[in-house]
Amino acid sequence: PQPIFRADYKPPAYLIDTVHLTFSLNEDVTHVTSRLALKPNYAENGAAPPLLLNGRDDVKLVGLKVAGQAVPESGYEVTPKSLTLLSPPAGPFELEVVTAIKPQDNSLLEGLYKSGGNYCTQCEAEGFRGITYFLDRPDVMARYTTRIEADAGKYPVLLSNGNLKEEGQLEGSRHYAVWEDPFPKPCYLFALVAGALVKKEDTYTTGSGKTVTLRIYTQPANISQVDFAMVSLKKSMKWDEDVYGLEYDLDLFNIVAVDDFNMGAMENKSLNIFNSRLVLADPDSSTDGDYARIEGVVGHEYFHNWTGNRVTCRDWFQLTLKEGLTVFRDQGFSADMNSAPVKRIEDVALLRASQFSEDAGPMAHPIRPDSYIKMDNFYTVTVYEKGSEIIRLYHTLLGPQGFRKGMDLYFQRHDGQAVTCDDFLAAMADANGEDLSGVGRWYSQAGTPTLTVSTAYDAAKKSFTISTHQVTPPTNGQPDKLPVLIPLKVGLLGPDGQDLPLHLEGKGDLGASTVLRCDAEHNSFTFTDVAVEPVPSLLRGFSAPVKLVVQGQTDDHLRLMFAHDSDPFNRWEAGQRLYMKLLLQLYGAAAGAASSVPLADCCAAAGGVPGELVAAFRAVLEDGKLDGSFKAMAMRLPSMAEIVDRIDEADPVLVWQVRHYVYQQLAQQLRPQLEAAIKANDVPPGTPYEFNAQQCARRVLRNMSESILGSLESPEIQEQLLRRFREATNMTDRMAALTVLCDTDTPGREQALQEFYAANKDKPLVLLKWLAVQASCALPGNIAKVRALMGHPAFTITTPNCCYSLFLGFARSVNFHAADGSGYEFIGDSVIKMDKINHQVASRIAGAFTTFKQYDKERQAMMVAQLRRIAAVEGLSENVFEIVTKSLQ
Ligand code: B3K
Ligand code: ZN
Repeated sequence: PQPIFRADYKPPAYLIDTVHLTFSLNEDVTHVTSRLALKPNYAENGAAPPLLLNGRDDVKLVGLKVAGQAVPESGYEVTPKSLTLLSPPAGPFELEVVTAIKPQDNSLLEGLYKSGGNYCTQCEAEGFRGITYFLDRPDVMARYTTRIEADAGKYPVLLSNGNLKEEGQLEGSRHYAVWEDPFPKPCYLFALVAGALVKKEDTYTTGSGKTVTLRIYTQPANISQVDFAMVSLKKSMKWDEDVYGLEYDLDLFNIVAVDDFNMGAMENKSLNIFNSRLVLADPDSSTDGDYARIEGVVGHEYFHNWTGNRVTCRDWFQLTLKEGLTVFRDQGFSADMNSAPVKRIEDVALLRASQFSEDAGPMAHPIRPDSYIKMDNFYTVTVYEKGSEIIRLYHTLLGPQGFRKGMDLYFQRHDGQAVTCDDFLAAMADANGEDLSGVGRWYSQAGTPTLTVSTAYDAAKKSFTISTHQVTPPTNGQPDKLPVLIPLKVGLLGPDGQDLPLHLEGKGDLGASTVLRCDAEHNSFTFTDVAVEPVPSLLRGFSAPVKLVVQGQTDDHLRLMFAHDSDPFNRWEAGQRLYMKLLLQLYGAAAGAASSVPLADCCAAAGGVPGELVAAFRAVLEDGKLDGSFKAMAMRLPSMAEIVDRIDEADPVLVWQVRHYVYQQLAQQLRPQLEAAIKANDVPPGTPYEFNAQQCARRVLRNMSESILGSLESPEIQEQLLRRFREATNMTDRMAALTVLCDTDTPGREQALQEFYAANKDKPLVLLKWLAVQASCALPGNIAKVRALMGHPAFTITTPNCCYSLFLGFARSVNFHAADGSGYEFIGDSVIKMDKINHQVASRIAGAFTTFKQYDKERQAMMVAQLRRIAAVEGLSENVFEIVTKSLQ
């Protein structure tokens, strides 16, 4: 397989005005007729170059006509990946391509395939070529008309993009529908659905008074579970009008839920297709986390209508143009609908747990990659989440109004176009008359910069100087890095923890927070009129995706911030830093001790969990003014991934044990307080479940307290947990109890798992949780159970959700890193097996090995051995090939 390079971009030689598709859906062979109105885009007066259309090896060419005339065999060439029309006519012409495909055999779930007996499509990034030969690239935008013919009994619902133009009966038991989409779009936004689906309908009236019909389609058994998604959709539509002045642009908006889907959802124009786990919800099946994700993803896909669909990407290297921006928009939406500080904390925790390690590993890439073998491998946390952080930089630098001005100009300039990240930057800069070139480097450099800050207080001059030093580490293919523009949002705390007023030399009064622009290797800023030596609160709100090192930051500083910082993010962050210092210190002690010394003894000898930290933790727990969801986040220790990121060649099992030890200590020392928190946050009996900030806060604090206590593994607590599990009136509480029970080797564990299965055996989405909780369990030797689950009726290997729950759930667990290599071998087996079925799923599982350099030598060797074993498999997909070869480079 050969990589494709961003630098090689060339505009297409041909463009397409209109596409007329006819699908004849059949159980054996489906025929697709595609009539394209092509026009030259090559140099005027130049000779017409051959027309190369993309295809796939499971697409069979059945007919080819130019201007109504069959093309002789000598007039074209077919390879497994393409169809070339050797001598196209000069000027515009019509091409008709007929292909034969078998959606029922398509286990890749790219292109047209069947899920639960229904037809559906997934075309992004390059799935359309699995339907017909086409110019499968996003800078070819055309107007589509789609005719679908199918058996009326089996497939009563026929959907595609745009407006329904016509429908009717055909001979026999067949019927048809014709859809027309007035907006030009790239083929990756094409969608088709045909099946026995039922719908729930609602309407939304836009700010300008247009009524839009909203429909959500599911299989008949699930239709009662779409109300929450519908409300989320309406909230999204309103929010986009309020915040960005963007209205929906058609009279109909459809969402379809399907069970077999490679990722979360897809923003096809007016016909969003969703993984059913991101649409269907009810209190008895879904957790608060599920509700939050549904709200966020429904928003995300809806927001793509403008950022992605109306303005799309010129080429796939620009993916972050639509994804980073749309993630930024969905984060803003969720923040406005729920708790903004908690949303920010969760997003940063995710970034640090998964994006930082991607940026430090062999797959590190800039948010706008320079090359790829398989584009699907680049739908990454870097392109999405770091991409969103880069959009946030503009927002931080320009303020909400300046950002909005930039967005307005972006749409004014580029509506209906396929553009680049540079176009976005230019719109932001021009709309505000600002030089934003410093943001540009974030698009081309991979790796997480480290920003080291040192400070100096001059008591005589009453001045406080902040000096910064930035370094971005080398990454694969990018040995040398240049400075990037880092907006550093800062405040200064007085001895009582309150904000001091800020005065910067030559800048007047700045209020409690200000943004410093760090754009060089070294920068320095001096605050004046600083009455007392302050404690600096740096990188407030996590104003840039960097690793911050603060020289001279003491535990006293951190405790002051943990108790008082007016910036909620930094308040949380101070706690994380205190925990992290402790975890690293205990890990160091344990790693240095002889293996015969029990872990608890090593940790105790190193000072255990100091009283000051327990007191700070307790103060948060008992603070009457703090929001419960914030408290729960503040009680959470840094994740395994974050800790591993801070240790050279970490022993992951030891990391897990040390983290567990700290939780146990907190539980032991604060048992009465944790029990009180559980009691105080019991939702009063009889209160119906609602997904709202108040109830969620109670549940998450209660369940967090329960989980910390669970680390004690006392029979009494286990009993309590089993009782809570049984008495739970909603899935949030039930899963919380089950998760803790599942990590303990007690009879209650098996009982709970069995009861859970019996109660939910007909609910595939709930069974995903049942699979995941067992897969990610930390009990030693759990791997045998996980292997056995592959044969359980709850597990279907062709359903990506099942694979993610089982394989990725396991790869997140400490058992993945079992010292005997059994966990690595299991995941290696799974990649090899999956690659025969679904390339995208296989490559996501293979991603579990890409962090191998973070671990100790023995584990590195075992992970590399698995990568080599996979690499040696014949007929490996390009997806998996790219991941394993880049890892082994
Ligand atoms: N744009 C899709 C992702 C498509 C992934 C293709 N492998 C979902 C989203 O980001 O909204
Ligand atoms: Zn997206």
